[in-house]
Amino acid sequence: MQEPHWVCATNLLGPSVFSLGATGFIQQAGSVVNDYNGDGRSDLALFDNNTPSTGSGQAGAWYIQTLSGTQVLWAASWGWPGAQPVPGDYDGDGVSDIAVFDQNTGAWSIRTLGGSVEAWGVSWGWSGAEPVSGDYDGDGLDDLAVFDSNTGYWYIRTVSGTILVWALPWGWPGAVPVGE
Ligand SMILES: [Ca+2]
Ligand SMILES: [Ca+2]
Ligand SMILES: [Ca+2]
Repeated sequence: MQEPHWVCATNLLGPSVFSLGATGFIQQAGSVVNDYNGDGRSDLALFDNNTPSTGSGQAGAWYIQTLSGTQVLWAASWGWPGAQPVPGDYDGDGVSDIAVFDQNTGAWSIRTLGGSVEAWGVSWGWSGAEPVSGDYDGDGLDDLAVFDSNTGYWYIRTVSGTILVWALPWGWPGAVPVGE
C-alpha cells in the first residue's frame, strides 16, 4: 500500500494544474526515503559493518529507531562484513526495506522489515561497481542500479528482472553517482 504524501510543486504546466497560484502542494504517491515504519518520516538506521573483536556486536546487523526513540529494528541480521547497505522500497509498499550490495560479488539481497525475502544473492554488478538504488521507471518500486566508475556507464534492472538500461553512458571515470 502506497502512503500518499504531499510535495511542493510549481505550476509549470499552466495555472490550471492546481488552483493555488504559481506554487502549491500536490498529493503524490510514493515513499519517504528511509522510512522504515511507514509513518512518513525518515528514521535513524545503522548498519554494523565491522567484525566484532570482543564478542559483542554483530557484523551485518541493522539497528533502526525513530527520531523520537521508538525502536523499529534491533540487531536484525541482514548482511556481513563487506556488504554495503542499499535500503529502498523495493516492493512498493511505501516502507523502506533493508538491503545490501555485496562488494565482493556484486550480488543484491533484499528483505522487508517483517522478514519477507524479496531478493537473495541476485547478481547485478561486480566488485567495484557503485550501487545506486532508486525508482528509475516510476512504478513505485525501487530498482537495482549500478554505476561503473571506471567507464561512466549505468546498468539498471527491476527487482523482477526487467532490464531498464544496459551500459548507458552518463558520467566519466571518477564521477560519483548520487542515489536517493
Ligand atoms: Ca518512519
Ligand atoms: Ca517496502
Ligand atoms: Ca521501479
